[in-house]
Amino acid sequence: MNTISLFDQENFLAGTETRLGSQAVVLRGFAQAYVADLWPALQTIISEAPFRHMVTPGGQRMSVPLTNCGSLGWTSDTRGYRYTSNDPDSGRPWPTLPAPFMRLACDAAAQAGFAGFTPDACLINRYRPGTRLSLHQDKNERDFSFPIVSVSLGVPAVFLWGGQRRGDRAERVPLFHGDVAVWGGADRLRFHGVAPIKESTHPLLGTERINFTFRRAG
Ligand code: MD3
Ligand code: FE
Repeated sequence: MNTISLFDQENFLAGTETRLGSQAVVLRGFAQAYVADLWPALQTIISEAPFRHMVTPGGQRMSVPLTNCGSLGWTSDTRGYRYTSNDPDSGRPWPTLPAPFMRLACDAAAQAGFAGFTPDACLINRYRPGTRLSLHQDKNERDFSFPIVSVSLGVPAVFLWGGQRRGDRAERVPLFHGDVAVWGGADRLRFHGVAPIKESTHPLLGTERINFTFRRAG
């Protein structure tokens, strides 16, 4: 056991801001007040569009299963990465972006200086101990002038915050339950990833971490 428990770290930071770049910030604990409304809406989404492992264009099964809500959903298969209106597994449109999801994304963007952000896509990633997301850029969106809002729930993760080039040294930034990160402008195309998740337990999510990534994709 750590000297300072995860619970203490999460609550010690709540209400503070961690600046990662000129236009990238982590709003610590910002989502905590929204969780009671997000949670039931998330259960509805995953009953309609369950988490699934997609395949990269190179044919590798992704270790992090995902789903989406919103009018566009991020999709990957051997034909490439793209946004689609329909869930490729069911053929139906992705579940609608629930009002509390939209509220959280708009409020966090405004707090970070991006007033008027209206996402049309929310990618939902599920991490279990040992899973990771290797360094990449988010560049499947039409217009990079919109920010991205990322919400962390459950067990902590070490976020890898790289530079404009793949080889640039990455900073390691811990993300806790309720943290919301907002990235835009000059920081929008920074390389980033998630280090392998360590085994720990969260009261609401058990050993899992769930991340919402809100984007304007279309
Ligand atoms: C920094 N997801 O799905 S979100 C992804 O925790 C993704 O699931 C991670 O990266 C996760 O593409 C990290 C944080 C994030 C999202 C977009 C960014 C960081 C970013 C865009 C530019 C710079
Ligand atoms: Fe990403």
